[in-house]
Amino acid sequence: GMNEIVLPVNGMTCGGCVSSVQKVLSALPGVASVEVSLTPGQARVVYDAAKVDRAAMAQAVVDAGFSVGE
Ligand code: 9UX
Repeated sequence: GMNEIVLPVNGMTCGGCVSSVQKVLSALPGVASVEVSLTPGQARVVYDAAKVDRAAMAQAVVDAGFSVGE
């Protein structure tokens, strides 16, 4: 089924960072929709829990050069 999560994303400082996070999360199989906010830094993701999990999302954000809080 579909789940929703809000990930605290640290290190975004401009709209380009927001676009980067939006892009890498949207590219993950199982991610249905993404809304990224700069202030506060967070990403709201609707996803299929059978296909992707928080750890995979966090790794994608880290690979893009940012970090994810708890
Ligand atoms: Mo803005 Mo972010 O010039 O990775 S794109 S700081």
